[in-house]
Amino acid sequence: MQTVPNHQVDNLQIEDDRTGLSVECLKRAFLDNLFYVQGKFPKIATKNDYYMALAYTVRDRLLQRWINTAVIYTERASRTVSYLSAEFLMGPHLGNNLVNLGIYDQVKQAVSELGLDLEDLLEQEEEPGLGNGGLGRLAACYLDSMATLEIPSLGYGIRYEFGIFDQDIRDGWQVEITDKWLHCGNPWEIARPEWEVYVRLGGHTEAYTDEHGRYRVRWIPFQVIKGVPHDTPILGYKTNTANTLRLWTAEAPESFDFAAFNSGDYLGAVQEKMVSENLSKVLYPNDDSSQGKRLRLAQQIFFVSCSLQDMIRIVFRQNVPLEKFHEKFVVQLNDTHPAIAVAELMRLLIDEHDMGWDQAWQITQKSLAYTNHTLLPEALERWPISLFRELLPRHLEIIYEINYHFLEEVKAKFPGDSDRLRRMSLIDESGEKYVRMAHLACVGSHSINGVAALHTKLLQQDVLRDFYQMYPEKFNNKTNGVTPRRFIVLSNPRLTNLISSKIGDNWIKHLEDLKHLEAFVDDPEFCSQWRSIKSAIKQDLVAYIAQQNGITVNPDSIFDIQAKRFHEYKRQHLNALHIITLYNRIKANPDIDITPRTFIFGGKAAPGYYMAKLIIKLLNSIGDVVNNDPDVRDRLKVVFLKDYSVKFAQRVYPAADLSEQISMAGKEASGTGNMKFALNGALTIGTLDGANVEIREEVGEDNFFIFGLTAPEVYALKARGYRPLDYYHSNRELKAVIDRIASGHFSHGDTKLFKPLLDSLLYRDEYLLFADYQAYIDCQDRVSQVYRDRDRWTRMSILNAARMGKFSSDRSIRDYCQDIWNIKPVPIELGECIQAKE
Ligand code: B1H
Repeated sequence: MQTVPNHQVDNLQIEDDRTGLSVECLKRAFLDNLFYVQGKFPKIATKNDYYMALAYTVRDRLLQRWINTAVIYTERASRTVSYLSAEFLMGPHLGNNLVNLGIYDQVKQAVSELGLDLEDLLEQEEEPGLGNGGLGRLAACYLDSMATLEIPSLGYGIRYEFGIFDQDIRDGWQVEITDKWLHCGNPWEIARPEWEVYVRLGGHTEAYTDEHGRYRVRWIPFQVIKGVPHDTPILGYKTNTANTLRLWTAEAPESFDFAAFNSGDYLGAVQEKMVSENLSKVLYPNDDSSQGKRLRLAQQIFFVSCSLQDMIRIVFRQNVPLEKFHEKFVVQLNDTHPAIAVAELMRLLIDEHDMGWDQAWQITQKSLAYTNHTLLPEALERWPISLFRELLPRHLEIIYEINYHFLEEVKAKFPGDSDRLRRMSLIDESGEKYVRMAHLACVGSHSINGVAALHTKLLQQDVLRDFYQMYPEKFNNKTNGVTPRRFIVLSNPRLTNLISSKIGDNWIKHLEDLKHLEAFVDDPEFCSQWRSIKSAIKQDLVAYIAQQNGITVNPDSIFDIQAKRFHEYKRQHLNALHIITLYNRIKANPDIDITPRTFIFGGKAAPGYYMAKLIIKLLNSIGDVVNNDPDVRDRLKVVFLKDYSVKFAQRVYPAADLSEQISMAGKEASGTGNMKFALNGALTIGTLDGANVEIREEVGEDNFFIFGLTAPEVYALKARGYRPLDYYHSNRELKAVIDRIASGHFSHGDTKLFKPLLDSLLYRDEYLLFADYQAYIDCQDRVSQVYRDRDRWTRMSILNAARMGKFSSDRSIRDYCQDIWNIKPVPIELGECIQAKE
């Protein structure tokens, strides 16, 4: 190691190498980690070795804050938020930690002095894709904001060995490939086997009378699984707070293996191990739908039970009496995936900690709060009673008892209303019996919130109307937000620098300050800088597309981007109808004056969702034809960017001119991509759905391209009887588009390929594409007009970014703290720190 200066092994030197932030220190630490952790030296190091060495160098600089934070929270027994989520879509850690530590520039210089490129090393990181889409990413944004706002919090979830699949595109079709994010090791986590816990599954229950003559229940499980926590530090932006994301892996308990092994059943023991480890093996890749799969229910009870037991351990360790569990912890349920917490907390308090029913119920309700994320009926989780009884016999008994007390309450409030009892029961008895998880969550929580104003209103009026009438005081709205640290500072440094050069950098923690940009909207110099930054970023994406897809894209065209999970309600195929409309216009009149556009798509379809996969195939097929048709003369390009991920999203949002948010009104609970695009100066074309409504309110209606039916109009049209064929027959352009697809023009003459999609549109059109078609096309024509006036477009772009302050996840978290959690910041002073050398 000739490049490393001679080490003085005194305390100062050691501490310096572990924590020092000067360029010299960082260089030394980096080479040190390369040698001692990776076992490499520069001559033979791979890019991944360098990435790992840098990750460890950065982690060392987090540890002081992490340990300090834990010590101070423990000493003060601070009230803590437990965010329970089956998904955390964290994205790459390295860049984010550099930004939050405030050492991005020093590290860039340090590695560059060693002949390396920081961007190159950042690219190396395999992101933990432990989520499907918006719901998992929201959890990650909230962890960032809680740490930034110095709110004591723990994120609890599952450490899936395989996260969301990697997407390849072959012959235009999506192909799923196993994600191997742990392949090269994970430098960001620390396993804490000393805090392992056990979770029971299956078996039966027995009633008995305890020594005080009380009725008690004993659960004799069929299987026991060990949960081992793996902790990742979550650093706030320029604070000393480093909270924890605690993810559980499932293992077979040794004692059980040995029992089988001793009796000679070696294979049985190994089998048991395999079955146990299956639990945290893979993330279910469905976004917005739920199939009643046994393993999924097992995953839910697994991480919920591990997490609640962990909280109880912390309560005891901090000498808080268990009766005050709800004062120490507030537990936020991220959708119904962790809703079994209602029954599990009851079980732990009553069966394991000898508490009476009424007190346990008080504590449970006071601790738990439920966030609903969807209005789609197919996404509301229900578990067959038979499955529940088989896997969670004790929980089923507890749920029956909760239901008994609850229905008594309903009867008292609404006497004689038996239909209401049937509708509200925790058990669906209309056919095969099911446990309704949303009902369980509503009954067991003190707060129920939606994720955008419209969504909350629709929950109250429709999906959860009975519960709203029963418990109006529980309902509240918490509009989603996104973290500006990852989604501008890290992903769009050029725009960040321009903004900060005008208004300082306060906006990074106080996003409302972006409004000061409005003062510059008439400054031609500023506008031209704004425009040239967008243009430079688009150039970068052009290069990426050329390399990835081999498609040449015009950087002056409108970058019209729809990036999100594929789902019929999100209507990527409505976008396709627009592309073909423009294509038809060109074919009919090759000299037509059209504003050039590049249509860019990214997103995954659930592997079992045939229609979503067919839409991906359609987009790729349109691209093949349009991109190569000489009549088009490069005025239209269609690009499908495969394997959309957080890393990838960070590249895409800053390059967008136009953000497509075109779901059928009343279906998208909030959306968060809509916020990330607008924050980066894209204009939105969108329906009045989810948070679009509030974005439009903030940026002003002149700066937002709105079209289509509103949610009440959607219901009214459906109630009247919707007939898509009528639109097909009466709209010449629409008919030509559908006929073009049906003719096999995009499928080498194959008229069958897209028939299922066309039939679903012509004869059902559940998501009203035909009803919204003309409004969408007219609106897109306006977009094309406005884009030609570059000054006007730039002005609108600036005003969009400047008025996005509301949509910081910091604002969301402040609202949760105030209205639901009753938690105040606990600042961490580094002065009180536990010295590394002690
Ligand atoms: C959202 C989900 C979801 N809502 C089931 N529901 C899942 C449901 O694995 N499953 O079974 C996974 C995910 N995801 C999204 O949440 C909404 O569709 C968005 O509109 C919203 O912005 C996001 C965050 O609130």
